[in-house]
Amino acid sequence: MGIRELYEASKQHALFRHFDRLNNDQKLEFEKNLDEIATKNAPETLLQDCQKAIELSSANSDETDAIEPLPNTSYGTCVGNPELEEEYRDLGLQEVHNGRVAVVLMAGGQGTRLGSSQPKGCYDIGLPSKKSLFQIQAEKLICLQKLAKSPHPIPWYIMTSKPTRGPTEQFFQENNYFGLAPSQIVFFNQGTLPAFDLEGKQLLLESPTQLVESPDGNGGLYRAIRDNGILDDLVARKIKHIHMYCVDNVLVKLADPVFIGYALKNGFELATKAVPKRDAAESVGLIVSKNGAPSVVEYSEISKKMAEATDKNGLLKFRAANIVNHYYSVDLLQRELGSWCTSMPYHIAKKKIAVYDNSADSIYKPTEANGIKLEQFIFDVFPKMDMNKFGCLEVDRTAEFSPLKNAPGTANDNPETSRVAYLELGTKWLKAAGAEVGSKSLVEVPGTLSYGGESLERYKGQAFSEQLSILH
Ligand code: UD2
Repeated sequence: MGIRELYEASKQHALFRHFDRLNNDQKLEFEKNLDEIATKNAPETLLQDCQKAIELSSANSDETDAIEPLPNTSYGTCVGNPELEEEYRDLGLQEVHNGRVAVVLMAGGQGTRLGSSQPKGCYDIGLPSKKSLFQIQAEKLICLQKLAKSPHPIPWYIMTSKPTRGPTEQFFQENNYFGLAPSQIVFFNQGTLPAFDLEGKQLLLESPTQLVESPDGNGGLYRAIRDNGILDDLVARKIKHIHMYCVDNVLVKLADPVFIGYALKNGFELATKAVPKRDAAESVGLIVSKNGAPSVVEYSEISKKMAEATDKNGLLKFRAANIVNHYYSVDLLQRELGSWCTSMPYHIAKKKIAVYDNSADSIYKPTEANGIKLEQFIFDVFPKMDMNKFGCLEVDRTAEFSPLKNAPGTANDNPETSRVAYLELGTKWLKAAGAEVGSKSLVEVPGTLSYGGESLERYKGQAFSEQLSILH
């Protein structure tokens, strides 16, 4: 069966309305694109997956499933418990020192809501230093390597999507990898999936010779780890612990030794960090127990009833907010990665998709959602875990979570809130170390000087009275 017949067997005749108008080179280019896509996912399977995703999005899971907050055996915190935090930190630092820890960054998102054409990690949130998110994160690794007195550079695996790969690599090269060794940084691409019309019946054309394709969601990470040999590389480097995180959190603690120690001490093979949900409407997934297994209910799929449910103390009943900050043991990945890659569900996102209209022979740019993009969610493997091998560590939001999601001037989770959160945290650290910081002063504390507020004793008694300054 030829490639055209394969697609027409899945009722995709409309893709070929313009085929006879193409010249031979264009016909070959189009058939090559169709073949590449079909090789990864047969058209019939893609269309079935899309229908399943549409059904999943409308099924209100919280009506039928037993959904409860996580049990105490899988939920912990060090907030207000410095002894426990130090115990975990020492355990984790030892693992970093021994070269057993790697970091995986999800940086494939296209930052549409932010309104930036660059990859989010390149974004300058307006700090006095003008540092990008990538630089802020790189400096955390530099500082942690020093703290752990580690002879082993911490490997940093950076997952990009097709659109973010080039600009991301170029940004690192232009900035000399922010002082890291290029050999400790590994870029790899996530996969893509075609897009569909709103009914999920018709694949969409981006041009006369290309279907619309988009990144397959942060859950595409598992296939990307498998298909790019990342798991083999982790094993070859004798890595035992992986910290996976989201590029847009300006406060993220890369390879956080407290988190590593928490998982190690408790025997958790998969762990996640959570912060108390800001309010019922916050756009975060909720980490719950669903039919006795760990699970995350995404903000785009939660019912109002569940989001607003309160407990006997009047607090939100479901308030463990997912912050895309996960821990995996490499042993777990070695055992489960293969099955994860073939069994995760797809979710739909209704989007405005520029399409090639092959009847009018022109590009159509919609003003409202005209299509469906499929994506996988990284946390959809949680339900496959035994609850006793899963842990959720609640952390202090002001110290660990301020996501950059929205454009300047919006209500929250924007460059301004990220900048203020970063400056306020550093200033808090300085004050706690005994510096005399003016009540209207904010000081940027570079990640190279302090990972989590430590090593600032030398500023005790030093006055900081400027409105805005950078610590040197
Ligand atoms: C994510 C979480 C949500 C909550 C929120 C808080 C998921 C599925 N949802 O929602 O529960 O924690 O963040 O900030 O995790 N990414 C890729 N490839 C893709 C799509 C996304 O690498 O194809 C990365 C993206 O670069 C970012 C992270 O995944 O680092 C989160 O992606 P997002 O910003 O699209 O997720 P969001 O805000 O909808």
